[in-house]
Amino acid sequence: MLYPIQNEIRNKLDLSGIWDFKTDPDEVGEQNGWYNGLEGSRPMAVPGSWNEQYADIFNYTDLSWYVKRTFVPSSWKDQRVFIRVGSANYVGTVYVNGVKVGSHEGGHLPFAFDITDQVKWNQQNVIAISVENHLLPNRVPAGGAGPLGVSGYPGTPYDFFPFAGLHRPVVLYSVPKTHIEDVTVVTGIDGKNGAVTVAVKLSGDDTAGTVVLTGAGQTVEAQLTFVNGAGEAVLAVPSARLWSIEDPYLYDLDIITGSDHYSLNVGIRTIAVQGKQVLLNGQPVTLNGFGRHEDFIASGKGLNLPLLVKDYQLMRWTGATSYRTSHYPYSEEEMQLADRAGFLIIDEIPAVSLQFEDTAVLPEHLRMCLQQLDELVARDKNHPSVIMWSVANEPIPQNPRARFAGWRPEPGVDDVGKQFLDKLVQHARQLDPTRLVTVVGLMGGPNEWLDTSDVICINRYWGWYTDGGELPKGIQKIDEELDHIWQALGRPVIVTEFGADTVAGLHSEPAVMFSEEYQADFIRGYLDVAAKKDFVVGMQVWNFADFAAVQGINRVGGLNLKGVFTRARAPKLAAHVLREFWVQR
Ligand code: GCB
Repeated sequence: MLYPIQNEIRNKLDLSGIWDFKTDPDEVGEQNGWYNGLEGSRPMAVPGSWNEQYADIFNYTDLSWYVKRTFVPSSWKDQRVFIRVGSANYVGTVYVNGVKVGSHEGGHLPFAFDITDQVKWNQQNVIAISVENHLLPNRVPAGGAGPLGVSGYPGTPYDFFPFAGLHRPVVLYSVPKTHIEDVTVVTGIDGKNGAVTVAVKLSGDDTAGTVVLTGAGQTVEAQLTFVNGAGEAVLAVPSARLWSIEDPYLYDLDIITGSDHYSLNVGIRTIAVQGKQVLLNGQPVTLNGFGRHEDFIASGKGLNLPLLVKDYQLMRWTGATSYRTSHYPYSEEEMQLADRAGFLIIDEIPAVSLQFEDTAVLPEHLRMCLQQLDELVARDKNHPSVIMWSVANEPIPQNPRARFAGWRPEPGVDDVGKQFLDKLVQHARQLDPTRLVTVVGLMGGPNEWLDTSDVICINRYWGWYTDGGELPKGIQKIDEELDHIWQALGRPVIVTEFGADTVAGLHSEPAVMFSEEYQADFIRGYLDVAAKKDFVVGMQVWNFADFAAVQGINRVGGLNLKGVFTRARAPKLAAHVLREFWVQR
């Protein structure tokens, strides 16, 4: 799925702004023709979650309607016109001038519908989108209570607020009738040279085209020949300037066919695992940084561009060079920034807190996991920053609480979970053999669930959820467990979560739980342990910033306070500890 662009042929009209909005708890909107306009509506910002824009709908996640009126430029008349929604959490249904043009399930990935036949020229068009985020057990992520006790109100088995709404821009775009439908770029390195393979899919019957790669003082071109709408070209790039953390160089790629023109950035790089190491362009790299959330005051999970730029600046200030899109795909604009900033991204689908006891919902869960993997790879496959697909975060075994008590002895395999997770890993590999794949494991979860991962990713809270207040004990456990995991699985390890809830401004000596000192000591302790182990290739602190969670007894103010920055982005003591490790060492 290509990101819409504006150039001399293609057009785009961003409908971000204030839309009319109305909740529809009784689901009567469709039969009453709300797609033609909303009586008694209130203003709502798009993109943005609706929950923090009005107090009375803070906990509301059911059906709601958005309406916007717009002209479509007459210069688009000879082209095909699409509506594209960046993210509607969880189901979005689109109506154009009273016609239902389509529906999409899954809250974090873009979808588009051809609306050429619905557009009215020289008059206003009524665009209506209904969105609902019913918290149902058969969805991915599932709604309802979870077994770990982190759930509260509204009920979710996962630990973040179920924000709802149009979270990313809604755009209209137009392309020529015969247009470039998809582009897949794969890069390789051959000695000093780069090899860039460009596969192009057309809708329509152009027979030839050109691909042009420009950058680093040179231009390389190749011809495309299309057979049944598909063409491929390989560009040899002499003395290529490779994409890396230190020099995230991006080439410009132009694809020109008889009727269309599309451009994107290309970073020439390779990624692989060898022994204890992850290799970027054949050189060992570490993935130090964070688990994050799309989350901010008032905008909720809505795209917030100034916040994105600021967060990148703050992450760099800590010395971070990597993060995981915990626990769902982030915005396309964010992935573009990662490409420019030289960040290494673990890109995750919303398969968070999967449970396998209720076998009745598993076929639905599998269908939605696979669909979201398809859509994620289709969207992000051309980003050099994306180096690993994460197919699940913390699938939950039976008796998770008992397992938290200690990692030894290891309980037996949960076969249903194993089969499910193996299918996801296999599917991700089939979709994209050029990147790494992982399952992010829960503390106490069976190691067998991780044994198909290219890199072992584990979340650990020894010294917090277990052995809280007894940091030395917690640190000893992470030390021993890391060695155990290396011996059992023999692959590089990233600790993709570790951290402690911390009330900013709370200080204590000796360090007690929730104080800034405890968090700082916790993080320092884990980083010291990791520094001694050459198979640990990344430490990702949970979390970059405090974020909205559901209300419950361990979420003060409805927030998860494990951020090293507050929700308003003020650094806690721990942020300075990270600088010590990642900038000053
Ligand atoms: C985890 C989850 C994450 C939670 C975190 C916590 O293991 O993956 O979503 O927010 O723990 O703070 O409890």
